[in-house]
Order: sequence, then C-alpha cells, then structure tokens
Amino acid sequence: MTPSRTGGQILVDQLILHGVQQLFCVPGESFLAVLDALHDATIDVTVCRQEGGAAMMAEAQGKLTGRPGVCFVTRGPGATNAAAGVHIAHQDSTPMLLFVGQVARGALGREAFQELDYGAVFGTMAKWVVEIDDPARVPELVSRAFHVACSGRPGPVVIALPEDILTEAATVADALPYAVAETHPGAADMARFQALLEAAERPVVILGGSRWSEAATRDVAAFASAFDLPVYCSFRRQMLMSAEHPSYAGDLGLGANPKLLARIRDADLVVLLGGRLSEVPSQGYELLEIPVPRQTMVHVNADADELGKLYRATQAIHATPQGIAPALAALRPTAPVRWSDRTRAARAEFLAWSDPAPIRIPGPLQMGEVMRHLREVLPADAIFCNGAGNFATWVHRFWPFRAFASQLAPTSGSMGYGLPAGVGAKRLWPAREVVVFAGDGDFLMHGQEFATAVQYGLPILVVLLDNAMYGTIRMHQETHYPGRVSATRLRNPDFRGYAEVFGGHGERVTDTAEFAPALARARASGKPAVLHCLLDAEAITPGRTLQAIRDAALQG
Ligand SMILES: Cc1ncc(C[n+]2csc(CCOP(=O)(O)OP(=O)(O)O)c2C)c(N)n1
Repeated sequence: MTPSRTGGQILVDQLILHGVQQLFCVPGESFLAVLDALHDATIDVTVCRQEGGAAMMAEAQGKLTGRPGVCFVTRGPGATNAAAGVHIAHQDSTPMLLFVGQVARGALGREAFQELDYGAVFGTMAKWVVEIDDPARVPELVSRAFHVACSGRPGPVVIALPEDILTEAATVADALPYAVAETHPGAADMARFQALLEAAERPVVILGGSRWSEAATRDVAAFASAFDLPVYCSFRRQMLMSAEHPSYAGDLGLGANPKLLARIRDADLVVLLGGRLSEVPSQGYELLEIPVPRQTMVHVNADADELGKLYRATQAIHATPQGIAPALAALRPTAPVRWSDRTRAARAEFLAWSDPAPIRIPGPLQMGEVMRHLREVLPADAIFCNGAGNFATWVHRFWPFRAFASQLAPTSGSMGYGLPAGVGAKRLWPAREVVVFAGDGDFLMHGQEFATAVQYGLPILVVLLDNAMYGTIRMHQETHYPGRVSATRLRNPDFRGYAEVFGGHGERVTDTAEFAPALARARASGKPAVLHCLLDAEAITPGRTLQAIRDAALQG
C-alpha cells in the first residue's frame, strides 16, 4: 500500500530516489513544508546568503558531475535573484533544477504577494518551466524535470511549487530513478568521418560543450594520440584535455593566441566535438564562416537542434561526447598521418604562449611569478573557479588544466561566479583543493557567500586580484573613449580584514616575494582564505598596459 504523504514529503522522496545528495537554498515561507521534509532526510542542505550564489553553487555541481545541481528559492525576489545562476546553466549547457515557491493555487493570477509567472520570467532562460498544480503529479513532473535537464543539450529546469500543494496530502507511487538516453554514432557515420579525416592535410579538433565524462576525455585523448591530431578546447572548457597531452594546443577564449587562431583559419578540416562554437570561441562569429565554413567541418553535438543552427557542417553527427568517444578511441589510421609536424608546431606555440616565466607586468607583484609558483605547489587536480574579468586570463592562459572536472568558469561571462562555484565544489568534494580567482569587482558580486564557506568549514582559497577598478570595462573604455574614465573606478575594502571578520583567514600581498609565504599560511590555516593581492592598475593584461591601450587609441 502506498502511504499518503504531503506534497513536500513526496517531493523530497523524489529527490532522494533520483540520487540527490546535496542541495542549496535560501529559505522562504513559501516552501516551509519542503524544509520540514528535509529535516529528517539524507540530503545535505547548504543554506546560502543570496539566491544568485545558491543557484551558482548548484550549477557548479551540475558542471562537475553531469547530474542536475539542485537549488530551492522563494517566490518573486528569490526567483529573480536566482536567475543569475539559471542563465549560466542555460548558456553553459549545465543540468540544473531550480525549485521556486509559488503562491497558493487559489490566489494565482491575482498578483498575490511575490507572485510571478515563472513561465514568462524564465521562458527564454530555462529549458523547461513547470508549475505543479497537484501533489499527486509531483513524481511525474519531477521525473520529467530530471530527464529534460539532462537530455540532449542539458540546461536548467524551473519548477514552481504553489505552497498549498506542498501541504496537501496525496497517495501516489514514486517514480523510478531518472536515466538519460545517450546518442551514439552509427557505423556509417564513423566510416564517413574517418574518410574525411584521412583526406585532410591540416585537420584540427575543437572540444567543447557538456555531456562529457572522465572516460570520454580519456577516449578522445587516445584518439588524438592515434592520429597525432592537434586538439583545442573551447572557451572555458579546458578541463576536457590535459594541457600535458602532446596533442593539446590551447584554448579558444577571450584574448586567444593569435597563432592558434591562424592555425584554425588555415585548417582544411575542423572537427567540432561537443560544442556550439558560439560567440566567444568563434571570436565574434568570425573564425568560421556562417552558415557554410570554408573548411570541411564535422560537427558532433548532443542536440539535433544545434546541428545546422549556425554552421552547415559537411558531416553532422548527432551524438553526445560520451556516446561517440569509445567509437573515436577505436579508430585506427589506415595510412601514416601527414600532419604530425603541424601538431608539433601547434603544441610548441601553445607551450610558449602559456609559459608564465617571461611575463613582466608593471608593479611589484609579478603575476607571471605567482602563476609559476601555483603551478609548482598546487595539485594537478585542483579545481579552479572564476567569474568574469581580465583577471581570469591569468588562470585560462597560465594554469595547466590536467584533470576532468577541475574547471568552473562561466562561458556566459557572469561576474560573481567563482566564489559560489568554489563553495559548491568544496561541498561536493571536500578532499579536492579549490582555488577561486576573483577580481575586486567580481568578488563582491557574491562576496557574501564567504560566510557560507565559513559556516560549513570549507577551506577554499580565494586569490583576489585588486586593481581598484572594473578593469575589463576600463580597458574597453580606453580603447573606444581614451582618457574618458567613466563609472569604472572602485574604492575597495581591506579584503584581508573582510576575510577575518567573516571568520576566515586573510592575507595582504603587495609584492612577489610575499605571495608564496602568504599562500602557505593560507593553505595551512584550514579556513576559507582570501589572498588580497594588490595589482598595479597599469597591469591590465599580461601583455599590454592601460597607458599603451590609451595611447594606441589616441593615435587612432
Ligand atoms: C554580472 C555581470 N555584470 C557585469 C558584467 C560586465 N563586466 C565584465 S568584466 C567586468 C569588470 C570586472 O572587474 P573585476 O572583477 O574587478 O576584474 P578586472 O577586469 O579588473 O580584472 C564587468 C563589469 C558581467 N560580465 N557580468
């Protein structure tokens, strides 16, 4: 006999049977019945300080595991705050479930207290939005939410919960744990792919998107080795290939290596494996022609709708990276490959570009030295997290990603992501070292989540690069409106003191020599830590000063 349960209890039971072990929330009176059901459940709840941070923590867990991260927020303002994380999950193709409180069914449509129409609010951002209007339908609709979030191109699903369905009882059976369908290439697809590859003189492979696994990255690395192919990662997808692999040739981010871009333009075959080659990696949609690239193109994507959306590929294969990886690993060249010299040259260009040793910037704190030190002392599988800003270049260009699930960075370019992502990662895998790179602007967008790190005893390390401005925007200002500084200066707090008053460990770093001992003390502290690093404002990129950018713009 199925017992009668409240909607809140049914919901929590569904989460458990679908394998949810953690969730993030800011509580609200709209879902008290869920909070009550969680009181005796096996799910670890992280209570956060702002819904944007909570949603980003959930999104980060989705990115690391491929399973939906789960977040609960209250109606109205809770939901709009959480939108920041929903947008990231959408653009980054991350499975995520956002449960939102809703007014009682009897008040719907009256613009009741904090009422929103979630279908309208999240319509362009979520993969699916549903309002559950009957506790007996919770198993069905939650099961569907898990499947929608994970299938094809993953993304966020928003589930609105009218508060009276959570307290009403129903007698209904549980669903089964969700199971996501893989799409695999057929034998004919693989034969055609191999023929296109072996006809090429200058092939390149670009990895991106989601639906990867550690095993899939190993298979693709084996495929790259067997064919001695140059492999690139898309923007903020560097964890898909070890930087130490002899085939790895760099990433297609903001400020990408010009030599790398030239090689992709010069290729005669582009294999786009998993990604969309969206605006940033395509360098403003200019790297490949739209809709018909000059190069022969093979596009492999988990979502049939992404194939032919921007690029009319020579061959389109509807398969997930996990679904195609074993077939790629099984391919063997039928003749010696002709592009090994090119692969070596591309690799050498990457190694030169990503070497921090020659980098010199204005001021006493040399970030090249800092990155070199981090490369020496941090474990290869440290999880690097960042939001948006020029500071992120130091990570993307100079940290050699070597492990799957070691990168948390929003392809959506969302500031304020690094700290909550780091909290999400450390909650998930406490034994992994978690490093957050943040700008001074970026950090304070969700700096309040440092309190969450302290509350849960999460010793994450924040390297906070303070140049007293929204530097990226200032850089663009100097390019387009030289000398006319507008709304980009910041007066910052003492971030060492900030960390300390929150109950964490703080350090202030003003020159290169101070960095290593400060890092050692922070790591030994066992507490969440902030290294407040004061950067010379002129050091706006690893290669150019603000003054040089302004001078170049003034000279027209
Ligand atoms: C949520 C959000 N708001 C605004 C922007 C626009 N934006 C991009 S980078 C940036 C400045 C980042 O400043 P900071 O974190 O101090 O890093 P810096 O560029 O100085 O290294 C801004 C405002 C954004 N990407 N995301």
